Amino acid sequence: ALPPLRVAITGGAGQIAYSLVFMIARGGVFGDRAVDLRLLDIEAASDKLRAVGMELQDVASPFVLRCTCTTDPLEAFMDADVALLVGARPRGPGMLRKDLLAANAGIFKAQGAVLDEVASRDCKVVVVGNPANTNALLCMRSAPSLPKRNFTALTRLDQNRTAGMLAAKIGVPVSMIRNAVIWGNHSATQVPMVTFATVEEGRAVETVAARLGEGGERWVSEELVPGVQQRGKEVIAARGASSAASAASAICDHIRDWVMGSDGRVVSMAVSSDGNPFGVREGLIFSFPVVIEAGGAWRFASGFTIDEATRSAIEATQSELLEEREAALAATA
Ligand code: NAX
Repeated sequence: ALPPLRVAITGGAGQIAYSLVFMIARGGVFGDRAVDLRLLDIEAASDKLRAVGMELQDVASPFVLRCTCTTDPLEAFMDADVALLVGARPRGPGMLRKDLLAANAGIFKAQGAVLDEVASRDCKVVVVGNPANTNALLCMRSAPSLPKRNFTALTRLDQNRTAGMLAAKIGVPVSMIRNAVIWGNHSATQVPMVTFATVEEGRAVETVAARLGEGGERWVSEELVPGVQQRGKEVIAARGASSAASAASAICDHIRDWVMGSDGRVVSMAVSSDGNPFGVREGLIFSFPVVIEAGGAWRFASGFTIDEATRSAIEATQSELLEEREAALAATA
């Protein structure tokens, strides 16, 4: 059997981790491989973190070989094969967006430096804490000895939201929806694109456009796209707290496909834009359609030509990322 994977999860005492840790413990996310979990949080949350450790022990999972709860990033990231960076500074009352960006840039820059020093040389990093793309960029930039390709940010939740809304509208199981993808930033400027989306039933493949029929294009631009962009807010308004279980599930999808391959499917991940064939500026962490080989090597998906309307939306999300980058770099210089 393969040795256990060392998996670090930050924000271990937070609400996403409270779902994520137990989803991993059920097995399957890493095939039948066991995990050596390291849960990291800050001192102020250490009691709550300890409770997560107790509950995890009480799950008695055969997939969890060990679980360490710690407030020391060095201990959490030592030889880590996977780092799920969920913990972030939340927006406090009256806090400006720019101060939030600066606080998080500091956190992710520091964590990148620790990963650079002690993580496995092939550590796969998934940034979830917001602003996720820019945090991932700062993390990547302070870990120059790790491959750039190993730094990603989560946009799988946005992709899953898009597929879910399409499936509900068309009236098919969501598993039949393929090639619905997300471009750009994990923010309200993100660009959900269903131009190449299909409904696949066995060997029968139909375009989503054909299934939506007349008025479909209008529904996509007036309902679907803003619906996906605002879904997080809609959940907060109804629940009084932000999406947690769906986010945890999307993290499992993202890392499962990255470690085990996406089985020929196109999936959305925010990755380094260097060398992308879509005309997006280099030096960003940007969500693209990608395909992932079984060994974990991802490549940009082919066939996703960009029409004019999508191009201008992509330019807007790119501008936002360039601004975020500038502010984050200035704040941490
Ligand atoms: P919570 O506030 O419940 O938990 C965050 C945890 O992180 C807290 O326990 C906190 O103490 C810890 N933390 C803060 N600074 C830390 C540090 N330096 N090292 C380690 N731990 C630290 O938030 P939760 O609902 O779990 O969400 C976590 C993050 O995910 C937020 O930034 C949120 O905005 C972001 N999200 C990103 C999504 C995405 O698709 N990319 C979707 C879901 C979610 O909104």
